[in-house]
Amino acid sequence: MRTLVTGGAGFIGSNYVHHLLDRTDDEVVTFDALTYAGSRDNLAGALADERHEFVEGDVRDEDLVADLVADVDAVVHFAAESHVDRSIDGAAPFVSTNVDGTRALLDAARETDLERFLQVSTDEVYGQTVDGAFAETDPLDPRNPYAATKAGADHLALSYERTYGVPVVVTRSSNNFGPRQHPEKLIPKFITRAAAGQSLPLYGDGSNVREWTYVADNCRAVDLVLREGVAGEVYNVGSGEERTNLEVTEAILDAVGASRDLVEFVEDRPGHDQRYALETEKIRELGWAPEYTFEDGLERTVEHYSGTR
Ligand code: NAD
Ligand code: TDX
Repeated sequence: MRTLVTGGAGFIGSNYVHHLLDRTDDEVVTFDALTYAGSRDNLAGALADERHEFVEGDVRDEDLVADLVADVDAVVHFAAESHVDRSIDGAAPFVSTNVDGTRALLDAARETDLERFLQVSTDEVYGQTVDGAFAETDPLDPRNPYAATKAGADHLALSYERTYGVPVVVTRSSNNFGPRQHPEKLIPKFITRAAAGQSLPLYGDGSNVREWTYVADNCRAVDLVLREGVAGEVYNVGSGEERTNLEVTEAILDAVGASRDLVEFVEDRPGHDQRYALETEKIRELGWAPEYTFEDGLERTVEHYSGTR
């Protein structure tokens, strides 16, 4: 199979490109605009692989996208503006890349006999929940601009399956963590700041809950859905490893060997979702289960950021 990986120079995308090259015989075309969040360094080792090609470009460039999509069997679409705080500062690039960029890829897919279009999405599209967990059939209720654009992209992708027969599958995963995540995100931000003896700005009272999935586990889930998922279906991906942000922060401080005094409670994120949680029976029936506990994943992540892995 020849697979186009959009956003493959970012955090999850680069982990997925390495997964494809290390664990499959696939040919891989990585397509990425190299925004502040993407880097060729994330593809170290992959760039020299003869089964891999890197194309620098924007998913909103319709002519380039049409050429690239026509030349592959599958598209795995990670490219997105991904940081909630930035979307609160200004939603325009989120609407443009996440919604219209996805539309451009889907229109290109309409013109081909693509075998698969995998839309990579997030638990945030369901909105927050105090108890219980979201199933794939639950209505979407995004509560921040980033999540709203991801929900729009999901709806568009699924509508192209129903309207034009584009073979779309969607994965919605919980928070990922692991190597090569941008240090704007909670875990790498707090690891690098704690290691430097800097304060850790915890939003609100630190009681917000996220479900943490190690990135390698999500990459295996994406790959399974790509190959075994049913067109038109959505698959949640979550480890079940729920932690409050304060628990995550204390685990990081312990792993780095830094003082708890570095915790600084700061003004809350506007519209801060209290808790996300997913039901994952559907992907587990396909044969997926997480391999990493939160603690195992955190140990590997701390090693990555301290240069020992
Ligand atoms: P990231 O910000 O680390 O990487 C995004 C990549 O997309 C970057 O390499 C960037 O250069 C590229 N990109 C941005 N705009 C582009 C454009 N217009 N054209 C081409 N490339 C462009 O993001 P991530 O955390 O790796 O997330 C990847 C995907 O997974 C996103 O779709 C995100 O919504 C989804 N997701 C992320 C998480 C998470 O916890 N990180 C959880 C669930 C879902
Ligand atoms: O400095 C911080 N202090 C803090 O308390 C940062 C950056 C975050 N937080 C809190 C906010 C969240 O409750 O930590 C939690 C995690 O924050 P982020 O790392 O920004 O992730 P989140 O907002 O949960 O979104 C992430 O998971 C879902 C990804 O960025 C999204 O792309 C993904 O869809």
